[in-house]
Amino acid sequence: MEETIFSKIIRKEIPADIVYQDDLVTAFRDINPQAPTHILIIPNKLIPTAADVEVEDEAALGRMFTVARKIAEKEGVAEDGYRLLVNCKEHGHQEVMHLHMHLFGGKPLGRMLSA
Ligand code: DGP
Repeated sequence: MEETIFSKIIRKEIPADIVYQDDLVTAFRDINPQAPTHILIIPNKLIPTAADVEVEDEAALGRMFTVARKIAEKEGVAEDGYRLLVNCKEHGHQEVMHLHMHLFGGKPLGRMLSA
């Protein structure tokens, strides 16, 4: 499996607005925000897509949710609510093949799907 730009962000080889990092996950602001708060939470290990997760990844995947909760609180979006979204492969419109959870918040986000 090939590394993406997200591995370089994890290793701080290219700039990104990293809001959280630990031994399992990294979170940083999306370069093209779709909401007032738009943060990507990713496993440090390269898992290309949601279709590639294994039992051994459960600690990192669980950490992504607890980190999302903490970031939502810090960003001030926890009370009004927010959206966590994982796109998977072509029909899911996944562009970067390193599993990532989007955290959107800061405004009413509308229905889940536009079509
Ligand atoms: P997705 O369609 O789910 O694969 O979303 C990929 C997201 O990644 C998209 O919202 C833009 C963001 N993104 C792509 N390249 C970079 C980058 O180099 N830096 C940052 N911060 N975000 C990026």
